[in-house]
Amino acid sequence: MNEQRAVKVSKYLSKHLRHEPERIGLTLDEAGWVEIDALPEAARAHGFPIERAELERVVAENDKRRFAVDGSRIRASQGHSVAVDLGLPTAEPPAYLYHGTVARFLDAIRHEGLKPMNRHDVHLSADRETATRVGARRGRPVVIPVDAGAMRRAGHTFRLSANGVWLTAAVPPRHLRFPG
Ligand code: HQG
Repeated sequence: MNEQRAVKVSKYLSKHLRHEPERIGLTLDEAGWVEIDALPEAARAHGFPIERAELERVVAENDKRRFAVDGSRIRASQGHSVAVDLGLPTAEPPAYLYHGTVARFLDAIRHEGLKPMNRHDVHLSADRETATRVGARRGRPVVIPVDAGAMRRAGHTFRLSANGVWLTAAVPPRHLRFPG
């Protein structure tokens, strides 16, 4: 499987394990899991044949470890828009986390803070490099440090996804540390 195909399969899985399972007749359980065996069948029946071996390679080699396997089941590790409870325990974040975005959102972010938009949570990175990559998906990246220590003291909670993304419900403007 070449890289282009791997990205296509990964995007297809993200779409149906995070956002629109019903589009291919899948039902996620309350924690987002579905039987791995159901996937190639569902995909084929809806015009996107995937070999079981391709599926396994994408899960194992995905650049961001987007998918988790538990026994016979698979789920997306984060990024859902459908209602799922991933059951992640709360975790103590480092003093600072980082959010990658682009200049056109900054006015709104200064006023409203960070909001989850279409996802369940605001996604934060443990390091600037990762946040830079997240922002760069949309244009020239801008990285905003988040005072996670101050948020914890103010009672906010954080969870850490299986693939290392820090999740929190929202970040009020006062906890954003805009450079300059
Ligand atoms: C912005 C990818 C206006 C926010 C990445 C972002 C990540 C606001 C966009 C993961 C705002 C939401 C998540 C406000 C936030 N006003 N804009 N108040 N608050 N925003 O894609 O963090 O490939 O939902 O800055 O690597 O970009 O999917 O979030 O630009 O880990 O596995 O609204 O998605 O991973 O966009 O990315 P997203 P994100 P995957």
